[in-house]
Amino acid sequence: MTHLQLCRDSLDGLSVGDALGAQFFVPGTSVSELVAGRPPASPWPWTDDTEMACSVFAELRDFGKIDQDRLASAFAHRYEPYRGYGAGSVVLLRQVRDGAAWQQAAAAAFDGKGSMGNGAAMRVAPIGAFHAGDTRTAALEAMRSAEVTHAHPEAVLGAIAVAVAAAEVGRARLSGAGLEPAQLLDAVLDVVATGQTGAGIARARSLLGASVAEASYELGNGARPLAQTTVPFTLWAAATYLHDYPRAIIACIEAGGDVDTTAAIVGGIVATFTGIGDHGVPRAWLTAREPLPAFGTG
Ligand code: AR6
Ligand code: MG
Repeated sequence: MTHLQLCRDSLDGLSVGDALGAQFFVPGTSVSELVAGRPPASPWPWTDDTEMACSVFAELRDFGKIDQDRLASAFAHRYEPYRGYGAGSVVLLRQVRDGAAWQQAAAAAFDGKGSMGNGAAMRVAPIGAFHAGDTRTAALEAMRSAEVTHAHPEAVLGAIAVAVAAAEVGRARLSGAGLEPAQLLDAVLDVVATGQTGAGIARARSLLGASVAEASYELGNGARPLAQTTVPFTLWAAATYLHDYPRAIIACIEAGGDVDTTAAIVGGIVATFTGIGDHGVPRAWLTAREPLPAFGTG
């Protein structure tokens, strides 16, 4: 098992979560049908979460690290407007595509506060998988990947938290050692303890053992698609259902809110641990997901 294979598993988990989650915005799609083993009819188109994650993956596959200028350019040139991007991201990616410096575009967003959207967290799990077992590098590379679009500290903290979680579950997979839910959240809290995002993750730890309904009510489900109202619940769900990819995704669907993105984050972390098949990403779900773009394969 190489680090690039872990990264690929993470991308598969992320993109299947994104594409299946997005199906639940189609009227008539039923979670009880999914639980009964009858998923929605394929194909399941992926959204912006996957498009951006594929660019992140391609950086790691081809160069082994995040170069901010190259990543910003890749995001901007591969951006397909109908993939459901956040409003701030639409503006920023167009500006960068038209020649603006990403540093200025990201800093100017939202009246100079920078975006605190969950978009930096939604695409980052493959970075943690690639740096499995190396918390420091996972955190630094996550920060670099976030900054090219999201200048607000909450968005950067959210991305770091998700990448550290993926690096930690990747470490457990490689070593074969067990990983309790509280251990995983403690490892994240060692790195991200500040801001609303850090406070939310601490609250998530105190809610281990609660129901999906209670955890998502207390932590947020991304209905406001911000890092601090998305990442704490996703870490709760990934920690709680680390050994069961389908159950982890179903928890995101049951929680409602920004389902494609919560399922992308959770899927990217959990699949780093489970891989494909067995209790991992079901092969039938992989087949149902729209094929990844060519730049995100290989
Ligand atoms: N102040 C107020 N609202 C904000 C701020 C801020 N500083 N930053 C973000 N928002 P955006 P993303 C709100 O547009 O992070 C897609 O559906 C604002 O309402 O920067 O890439 C994906 O699938 C803004 O539109 O894009 C994800 O679900 C929103 O947060 C999500 O969007 C998202 O921030 C990712 O969005
Ligand atoms: Mg999306």
